[in-house]
Amino acid sequence: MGYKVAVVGATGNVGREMLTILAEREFPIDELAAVASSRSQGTEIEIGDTGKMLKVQNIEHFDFSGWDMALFAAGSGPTKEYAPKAAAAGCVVIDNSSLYRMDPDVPLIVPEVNPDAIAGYKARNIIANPNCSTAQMVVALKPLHDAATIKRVVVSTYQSVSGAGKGGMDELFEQSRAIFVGDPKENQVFTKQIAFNVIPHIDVFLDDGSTKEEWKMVVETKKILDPKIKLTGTCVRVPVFVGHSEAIHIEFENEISAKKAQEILREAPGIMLVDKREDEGYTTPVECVGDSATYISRVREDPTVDNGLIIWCVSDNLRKGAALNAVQIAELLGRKHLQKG
Ligand code: 11C
Repeated sequence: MGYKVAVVGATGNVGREMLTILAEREFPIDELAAVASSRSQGTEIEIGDTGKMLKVQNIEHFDFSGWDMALFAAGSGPTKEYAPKAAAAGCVVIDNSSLYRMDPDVPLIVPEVNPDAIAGYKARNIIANPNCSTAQMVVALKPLHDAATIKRVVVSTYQSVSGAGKGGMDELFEQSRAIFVGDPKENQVFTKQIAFNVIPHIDVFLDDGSTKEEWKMVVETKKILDPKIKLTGTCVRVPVFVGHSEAIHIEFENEISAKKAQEILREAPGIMLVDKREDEGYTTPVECVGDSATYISRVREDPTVDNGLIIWCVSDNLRKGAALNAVQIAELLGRKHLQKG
């Protein structure tokens, strides 16, 4: 016996990936609904590459009563309107937007890091999925924190355009082509030219000069992993289609060697260590597309601080950063709280 699962925002980058991953991981499903805005109503969408098609249903008329779980990848606006309705109808919402992440009554879950916190979902029937750049980073930090207690993290991100949706991917493609043919186009999605460039600006600016993306990495890490960890960072958009990369500088309370860290990371859940200290002995974003792991490379000691390490962390942002983590939350919810059969 399986679940009745709705994917809301099914036609977007993350929604499509959710359908793919539900099929790939053989999530036990009795009935699956693809739900989206009225614009997509009636269009057909394939479940991954199974050849099975789903007719997209209009969110405005969708009745969540009797549905076990709804995976939302619809953005904060539609989530604000429809997630409370779904939750009130008894359907547990697993939301990929930033809307509920910092709500004290909503657990923010990365299954490899804080699975027990999921019990808190009962307060509102809502579980939040973290920002993509946070998700892959906390998967990497957790086993190291357990081993030597992290005091401070400085992170620089190199984030792909798919984090900004399909429009971001289209802009990189069109702009690259336009520059090659000598007919440059105006930016629409990004604030500056993204083709052949990097932009140190993701999400809106805050009063202290940081951006909301940088703020999310701070507060989400504290909520998921440990409120005592100090974190600062610079988030940068790069002309890569899929896959976020991060250079993470970590200071620990206790001594930890690079060799010990490699041993720990090699065994840690969700992590693939690729660290050969030679040409090609590390991972780049194009190699991790479509893969579920968080890849760690370049593990080395930082001689400029006490007990410091530096790591390079790469993951498919549409997977671990979004759709995969949401499906893993659904699996955890099923195992711990909504058993069937
Ligand atoms: C980006 N991290 O790469 C963002 C996308 O809070 O879920 C995800 C935004 C969020 O642009």
